[in-house]
Amino acid sequence: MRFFANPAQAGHCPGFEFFRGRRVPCHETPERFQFVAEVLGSAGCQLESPDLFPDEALHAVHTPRYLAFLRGAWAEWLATGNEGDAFPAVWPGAGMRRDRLPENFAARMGFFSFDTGTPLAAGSWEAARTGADCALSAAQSVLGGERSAFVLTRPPGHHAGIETFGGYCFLNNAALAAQALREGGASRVAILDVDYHHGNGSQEIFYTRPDVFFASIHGDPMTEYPFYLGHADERGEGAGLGANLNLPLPAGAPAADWFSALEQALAAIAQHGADALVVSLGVDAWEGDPISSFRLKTSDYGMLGERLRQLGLPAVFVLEGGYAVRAIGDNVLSCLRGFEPA
Ligand code: SP5
Ligand code: ZN
Repeated sequence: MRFFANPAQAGHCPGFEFFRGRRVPCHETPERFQFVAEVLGSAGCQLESPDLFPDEALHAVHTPRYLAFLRGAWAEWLATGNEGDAFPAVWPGAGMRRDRLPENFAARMGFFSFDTGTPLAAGSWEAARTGADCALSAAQSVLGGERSAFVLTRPPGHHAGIETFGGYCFLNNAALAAQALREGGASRVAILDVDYHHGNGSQEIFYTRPDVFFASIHGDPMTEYPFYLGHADERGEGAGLGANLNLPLPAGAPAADWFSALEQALAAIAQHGADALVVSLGVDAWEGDPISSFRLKTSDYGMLGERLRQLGLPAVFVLEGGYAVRAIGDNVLSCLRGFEPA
């Protein structure tokens, strides 16, 4: 297994996020990366820097105008007289137009986002963009014959849509890996998203495509973030009908229910006939996570890894959420070791 670690992650270090109109400390911090890196390092894993890929490698997943916005957003935020972390404050709500991209910076920031929990700081673009390089490097190594690869990066990616940031995410690393696997020869790819929160961005990106199956186990959007996507009746559209599987569980669901949902997801993935697997490995379904309420134990992540190994597919694992900083590394290592024992 190879490990691609994002050397630019620490540059994404906003000071606070908004929660119900109040400033609260960020949950998604550079410390998260450090704890995972330490645990992997102590276990003897060699962390590598990514290869660099051109922006064109991102265009099948995100629009060029969205990428251009993100690239220039920090400078524009400063140029329009602001200081500190950049946040959106106005959005095109239901009934308003999305077919015109405004010129005004604040209006564009809202156009391309969906929450106030995702601050953009000085190094956010560089961190997200280098994370994309890590995801693409991992996909290339698996295409080159490696059984598996892990993408150690932040900010995470699975909430980022075709042209929206939110949920701490800017670029969809898992989607980029899946697309690269497709372009590199895998005729079908499956994404399994085990983060506590529904991977709305990944779902949106592949919703009309039959070649990338998306399955997600997550907190029921009736009560859990991101609320506006992730219901069981979202099954894909057009040619993609049947290639999307949402398995929402009530907040507080016990591990046994989580593993029943996993069996359903694995059966569907096997049925779809994928040649390669991408795992959106958020570890916020862990019992001690401060913003989530599933009950997985560290040993359960080992069982998850073992069950995934039994699919017999090469796999790219991508770090998503997980906010109990001291446990993230143990949970990630437990899963990766279950998949590929040292
Ligand atoms: C990748 C990922 O896991 N994104 C999750 C984004 C969740 N954003 C909403 C978080 C709400 C946090 N609640 C703070 C409670 C403070 N008392
Ligand atoms: Zn999450």
